[in-house]
Amino acid sequence: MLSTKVSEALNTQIILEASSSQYYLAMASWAETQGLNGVSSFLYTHADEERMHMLKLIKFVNERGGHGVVPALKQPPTTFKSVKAIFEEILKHEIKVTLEINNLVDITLKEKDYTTHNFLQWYVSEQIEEEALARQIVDKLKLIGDDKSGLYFFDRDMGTMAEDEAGESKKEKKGSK
Ligand code: OFO
Repeated sequence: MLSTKVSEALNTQIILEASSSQYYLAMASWAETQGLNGVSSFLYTHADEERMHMLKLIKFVNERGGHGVVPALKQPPTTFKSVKAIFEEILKHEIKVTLEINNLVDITLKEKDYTTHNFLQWYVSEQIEEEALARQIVDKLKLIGDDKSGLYFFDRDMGTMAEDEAGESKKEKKGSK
């Protein structure tokens, strides 16, 4: 059984994961309107992953006798300055998510809730990957600068990365059945 404190903290995290999904979805849609199909595929996949993070939390809270609340969400931005600005924003956002996950882990320790602590380790590892990936992409975009052909190849690579990620998450879903 979850304590009120842990249950509330997990529900706050549900809001954050849902907002991440919505935010990345808005970025994906904008990128698609700019003809950046690779970037948009990557972001659509990323938005789906965030939704999966939210779902995983909802199911866990419910399994532990709490109630995973599906939150209302704020309208995300509709336009973005550039692809670089998007990925810088993602990196900033993921750093914030990591801090929140760490906070959550801290609460479970204080509450002596070792089951939730164990469950959260998946998120701890996931954040290492997400931050590293965002950082890597921002570095690439810094190298490209204003080079249009560089951006063309970047977009193509992002499309390939999106296909690989989609394949990976299919495998993950199969494995968790
Ligand atoms: Fe859910 O990891 Fe990003 O936000």
